[in-house]
Amino acid sequence: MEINFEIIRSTGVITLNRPQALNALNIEMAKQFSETLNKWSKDKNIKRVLLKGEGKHFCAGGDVKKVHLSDNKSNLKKNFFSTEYKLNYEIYNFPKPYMSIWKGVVMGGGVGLSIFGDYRIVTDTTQFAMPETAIGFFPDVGGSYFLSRLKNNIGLFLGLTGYILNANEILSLKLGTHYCPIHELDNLIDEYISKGTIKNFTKISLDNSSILINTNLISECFNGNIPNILNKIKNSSLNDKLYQNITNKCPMSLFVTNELIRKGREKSLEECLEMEYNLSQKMVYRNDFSQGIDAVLISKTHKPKWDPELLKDINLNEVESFFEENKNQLF
Ligand code: QUE
Repeated sequence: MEINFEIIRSTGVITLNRPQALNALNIEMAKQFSETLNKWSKDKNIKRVLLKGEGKHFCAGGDVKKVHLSDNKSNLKKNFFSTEYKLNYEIYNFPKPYMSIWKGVVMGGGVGLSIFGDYRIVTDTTQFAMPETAIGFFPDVGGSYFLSRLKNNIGLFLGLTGYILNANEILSLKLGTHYCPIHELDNLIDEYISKGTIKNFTKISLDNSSILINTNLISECFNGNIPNILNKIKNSSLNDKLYQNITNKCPMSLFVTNELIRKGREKSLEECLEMEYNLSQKMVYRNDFSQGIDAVLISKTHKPKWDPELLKDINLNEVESFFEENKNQLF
């Protein structure tokens, strides 16, 4: 089984079980997850939920490789995203305590399975990112909701660059709710399962994070249109690597992400997911998505050929049209 459900002492325990694929979520797993949550929400014997990943990692995202490889006629490019985003909303509305163990990689779709729950346990190995601009996509699974609500334009920074946050940074930004040393995780889980309580460990030191030191610079640079943002980064004292990093991302993804996060600020989660679903149906059929998946997950050349290749060749009317026409109803 690629996802396991157990009931242990009034706790519904869900284990993502594709460790060879960093527990990436496929549509079958998402459907079973959704059905089980719906059942557990009404079951008086279930007092709380625990979500974890098998092995060293929580979840790398959606199984976008399978989505990319699917025949358009199979409808996976539609149904995968509608199933995933509806599941994100069901987690947001789940009426009982919901805790996720953020071990190792917590990226993209993995964030969507946990960020709308009540508790997110950060540990020494946690790596958090929204890396979708690297694959010609955009930070989805409610990214327009939770990224747009982070202070100092940090959300736009994370969404554009795919920057990987460490445990200190995740806790400082309050993306995680608790810290637990890696060797104490089993004890913390046992206590939650048997009593519903969560041990509180003191936070690891808050030293030497380039993003926490540079909050003001990030706030100034990650504001305005994309060419503007790139110019500000280039002329700032921010790391050269950051400028290099962002210029390697998909140009269309950068423009779309900037628009998405600006629009998301004013919307409810339901409206954000609706906007993202519509956008997913514009982006998933573009050649940039194929290029991105191939470069990162198949041939692994890390040399995608984006089209348009240059920021100056992005058609702003096309970007806006991705948000305007909505023939793809999620809810
Ligand atoms: C951007 C992404 C994803 C990614 C890499 C990116 C993503 C995703 C995976 C992934 C990783 C390992 C696997 C797998 C998928 O990588 O969403 O099946 O084994 O799921 O740069 O958005």
